[in-house]
Amino acid sequence: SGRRAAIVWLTGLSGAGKSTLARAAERELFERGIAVSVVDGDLLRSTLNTDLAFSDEDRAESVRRAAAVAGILAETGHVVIVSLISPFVSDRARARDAARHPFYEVYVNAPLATCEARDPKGLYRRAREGAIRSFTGIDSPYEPPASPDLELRTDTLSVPEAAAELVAFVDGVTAP
Ligand code: GGZ
Repeated sequence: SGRRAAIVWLTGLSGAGKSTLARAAERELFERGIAVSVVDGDLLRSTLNTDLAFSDEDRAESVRRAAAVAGILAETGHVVIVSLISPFVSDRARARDAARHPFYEVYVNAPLATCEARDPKGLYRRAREGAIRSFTGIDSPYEPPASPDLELRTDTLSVPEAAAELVAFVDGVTAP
């Protein structure tokens, strides 16, 4: 596609909008003829990562594997959008250090209260009830990036607005 391969790493709380934005950007970039793929943490958990839960160690491993898959896809020339809570600064730093392609961190930022109000899968409610343990933002930490390459406030931007910003960013950093 005449584009530079890259890894665009979306981090943020559950319900912040990572998967939605990744898919919207994927669609738009595909329509522009750009080779793009999405590595979605939640999807990996039902396939490659069925052996992992949500301890700090398992999250580190989840991030490591997602970074490895992203690297394989980037090696084929794709722009890879990774969508993963990836709550720990250290794990994300390792992913960046392991990358052999340009790596950009995108903070998909909505306040916890907003994510909890959205609660698209009812997971926050179940976490508050204690039915789900170690839920990010409730009883497991989320460490925001101190200096992300891009920050998208999904509580103030609409989905199309945030997706357009993400597409413009990807377009800029992968321009030939
Ligand atoms: C966080 C959880 C948990 C716990 C299930 N904590 O927003 P979702 O629902 O659709 O996607 C989330 C997914 C978390 O997977 P990740 O691989 O992105 O997380 S990490 O980067 O930390 O490895 C969420 C759901 O699984 N989920 N239990 N306890 N999210």
